[in-house]
Amino acid sequence: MYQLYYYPNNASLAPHMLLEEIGAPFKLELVDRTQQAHKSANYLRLNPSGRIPVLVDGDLVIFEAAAICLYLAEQHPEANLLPAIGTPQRAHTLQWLMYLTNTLQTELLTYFYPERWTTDQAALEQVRVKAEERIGEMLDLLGAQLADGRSWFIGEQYTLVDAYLGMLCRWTRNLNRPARDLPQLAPYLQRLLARPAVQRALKSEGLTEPWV
Ligand SMILES: N[C@@H](CCC(=O)N[C@@H](CS)C(=O)NCC(=O)O)C(=O)O
Repeated sequence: MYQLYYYPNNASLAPHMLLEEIGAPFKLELVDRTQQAHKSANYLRLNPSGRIPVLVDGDLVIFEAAAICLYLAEQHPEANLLPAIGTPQRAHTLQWLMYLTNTLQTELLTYFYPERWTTDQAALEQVRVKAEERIGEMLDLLGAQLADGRSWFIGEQYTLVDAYLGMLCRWTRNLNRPARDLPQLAPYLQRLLARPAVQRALKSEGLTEPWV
């Protein structure tokens, strides 16, 4: 049985949504960030970077949320979360997953933890303001991909990119210009939230509305 090391609303949420989507048995293992459990010796043995999430599948241990999403999708081709190898859809799925994990997610971390980017207390707010501006540009770019009326980010098929984007859009919910207020992202996020698997993941992490 899969074990997903998680903390509510952390980067574990996208893999969690996919596990619900797939329907394979899994167990959630809480990593209590309030107790610094992600920096404990036991956890560092699973993920030496001390970050959440980790997926354990028998003897296999994987960290990095995007890698976990890819692994789960590959293990369960019947769930159709990753288009076939060699197709343009596969290339675009990988393209957007990379964009999300190393561009938007990174910028969100700058916004939430500006103290990691400067030792100057007076500069904290400026770092945050610039990060928020850049997040806004990224959300606009993402929204523009949906302008042709497609149901999901890659096309008509729900993929792992949708779970990942949904997680990151949720993280913007308290920004001045959250994803849910953008014209193309708003209906897309409602479609995402209507999925029973997404609802199960959000609820079982104890998250409350508004979900995005
Ligand atoms: N690139 C990593 C980032 C994971 C990450 O930063 N997780 C956060 C929680 S959302 C964390 O564990 N932060 C603790 C820390 O940075 O010390 C991934 O996507 O898995």
